[in-house]
Amino acid sequence: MTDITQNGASYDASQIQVLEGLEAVRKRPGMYIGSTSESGLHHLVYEIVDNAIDEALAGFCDDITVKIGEGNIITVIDNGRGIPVDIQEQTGSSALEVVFTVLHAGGKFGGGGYKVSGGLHGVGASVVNALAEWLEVDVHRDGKIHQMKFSRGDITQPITVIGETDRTGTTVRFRPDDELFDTVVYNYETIQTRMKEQAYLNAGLRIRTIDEREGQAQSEEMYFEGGIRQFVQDINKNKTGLHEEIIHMAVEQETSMAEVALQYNDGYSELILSFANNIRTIEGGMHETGFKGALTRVLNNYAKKVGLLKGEEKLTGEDCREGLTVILSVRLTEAQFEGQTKSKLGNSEIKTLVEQLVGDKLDTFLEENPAVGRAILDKAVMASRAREAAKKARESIRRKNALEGATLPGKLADCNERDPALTEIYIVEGDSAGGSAKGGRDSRFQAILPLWGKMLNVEKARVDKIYGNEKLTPVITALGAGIGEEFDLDKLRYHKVIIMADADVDGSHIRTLLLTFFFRYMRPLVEKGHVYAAQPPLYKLVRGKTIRYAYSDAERDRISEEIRGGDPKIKIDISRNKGLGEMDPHELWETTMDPENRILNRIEIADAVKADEIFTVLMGEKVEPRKEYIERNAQFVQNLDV
Ligand code: TSJ
Repeated sequence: MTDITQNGASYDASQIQVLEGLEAVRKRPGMYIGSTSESGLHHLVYEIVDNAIDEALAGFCDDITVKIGEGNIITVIDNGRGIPVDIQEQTGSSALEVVFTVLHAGGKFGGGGYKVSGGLHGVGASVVNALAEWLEVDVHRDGKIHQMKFSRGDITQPITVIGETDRTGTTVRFRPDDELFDTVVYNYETIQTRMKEQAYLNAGLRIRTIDEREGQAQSEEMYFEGGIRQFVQDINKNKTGLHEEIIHMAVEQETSMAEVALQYNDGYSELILSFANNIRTIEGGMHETGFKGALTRVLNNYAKKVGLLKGEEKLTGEDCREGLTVILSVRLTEAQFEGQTKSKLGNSEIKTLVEQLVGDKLDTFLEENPAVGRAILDKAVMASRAREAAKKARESIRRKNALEGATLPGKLADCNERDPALTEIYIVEGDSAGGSAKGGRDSRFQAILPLWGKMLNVEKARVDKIYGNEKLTPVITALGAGIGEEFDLDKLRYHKVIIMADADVDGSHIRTLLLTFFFRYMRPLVEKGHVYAAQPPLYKLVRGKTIRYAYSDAERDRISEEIRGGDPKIKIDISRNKGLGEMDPHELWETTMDPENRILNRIEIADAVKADEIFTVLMGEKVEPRKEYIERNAQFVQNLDV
């Protein structure tokens, strides 16, 4: 952390340092905001908003507005105390100026305690200022409106009083520098999703998002009195809870705090969303480790006590988390973020804190709510039995494989290449489509696995059923990386896993079932971008010897225009595509499998919460939400790019 006040630097000297600092940000923006792509662009907004949330955590602000205006100008308004504008003796400049011109100074001065949101990579408003074509700040404080302006980090207007006011607060407006970013077009939904998450994490804070751009005007107001309890409730809204009330636990210390909300549902997947200083910790870390350990310990002790476990029997962590939705939020002064994407919390003291919290409070809760305790335990014990059954099924498959000497499924047409980085597998529904694909493929690097038999809806089944399923077992063995906790991406036999299904309702169904399976049992496969959907053409256009294919209605119209060449009388034969099985091998290769011509859609999981919701709704028990969802998102369901 750069602190220009520390060595009592003179005003001039500190100014020089300031210039160097922000120049560095403009030279290598990626170092400070991760990237200059869309994600970096959005981080500018979060960085500013984080400062307002700090003010809310300090107890002085309960209302934040985030606005996308015409020209992608961002405005963030809070009703806090207003950034101090008086000249500080040590620096000779105001806090306001320091915040925007000194690297890493944002949010730290005058603060204290653990009540700080993290800010991206610990950088502050000055980074945003450096990367903005222009930035303006209005501070409502002491009855006056103080204004300061900047351009690309340089002061263009020193603090000026521009009027009077009867409120307090800070308003920041800026336009991202289009010389530095790949795109400067903001996505309302991206910002709204993030702000909703922040509203859940900060109970009682009202956050408004507004898009004022022409043609896409929309707005939302988010306020959750129940905080993360409501977060869990909303995630589980389409699921059937095992207990009515969300279990909530919280503990506060001098320099840290931990808060947990959880609810079990009758499904089989677990969803843990953890946060440190309001930042999502995708890779988990010490807080998650503490939670999981304590949960497993408490449930095992409780099960022993009520006589549900005998002798050496034990519930594993996975058993205890079946059907569990958890929000885990911690705050601490010196958060250490580790891991590949700096999203893993490294502070070991937090593990102890969360362990103690869950150890004490969950135990007490179960004692006081024996019916809930019983329902949770019954589920965990069932999970444990299913796990044992799955283990036996797995071992029997291994034995069978050993006896037969062939580990790969019989219907797999494998490729010659052995380097997984160079190979791809097409998973194809039906033997006739499988036949065409085998005939059309390039066998050097393309493997074909036709699927047959009855598909299992994994959303309604436990892991032991998966191993027994005739349709899924070949997929598991062909990919070679296992499933569930045992899944090992390093063992993956093909780096591209391509689902090839018809462009109709049945095709969409099988695609969704397979994606659900991958999402629930091979999540890293999806997260690391190995799963693709092939896109067969929708139309075939024939005129004389010319044959063309179109992948959308618009393309059909464009191509027919093109081959018509301005002559409206020329006849073109346009046929709707018949389905994969009826294409001949050559056609299938040309339109759907040839890397030179094909369209591959990579399946991306932008947001685990959204993906979970989609799969729950599409595959779960409740009919009404499914109908509603499909009506609302007909187009989306067809393509299901989560
Ligand atoms: F930093 C910033 F420009 F990015 C920014 C800061 C942006 C926005 C939208 C809000 C804020 C901000 C900062 N809101 N509220 C504050 N509060 C302070 O800076 C503040 C006010 C008073 C005192 C005090 O001790 O009197 C201390 C602080 C840190």
